[in-house]
Amino acid sequence: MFGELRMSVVSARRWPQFLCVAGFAVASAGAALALTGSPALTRVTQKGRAFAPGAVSLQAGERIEIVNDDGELVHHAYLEHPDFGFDIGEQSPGSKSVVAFPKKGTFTVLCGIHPKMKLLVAVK
Ligand SMILES: [Cu+2]
Repeated sequence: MFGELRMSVVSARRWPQFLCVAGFAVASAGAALALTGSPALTRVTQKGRAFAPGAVSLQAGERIEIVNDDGELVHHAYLEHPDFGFDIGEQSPGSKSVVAFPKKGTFTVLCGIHPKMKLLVAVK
């Protein structure tokens, strides 16, 4: 009986701590957004002649950072779609490019050098 009582006291005591941590997380996210003034950025790497992850889901307006993390290989990501497209050109190893997806839809990013590379982007 005393054990139960003690447990409930402890968990009640942790609530303010939890709320404080949660509040800090929300404030930090807000501060980060205020500092950058930019929507979310999802990182996609190119390694072993493949996009990783191979599929991502975004909200309209969010961005993807496409990183060439593939040793000595050059990549060339592009997207052709009736509603939206881009071509980031040849990407040497270690380089990064950021692309925004302003329109809703389902898109496939390809590599102009490695035809098997595909990145599916669902924009909601
Ligand atoms: Cu490639």
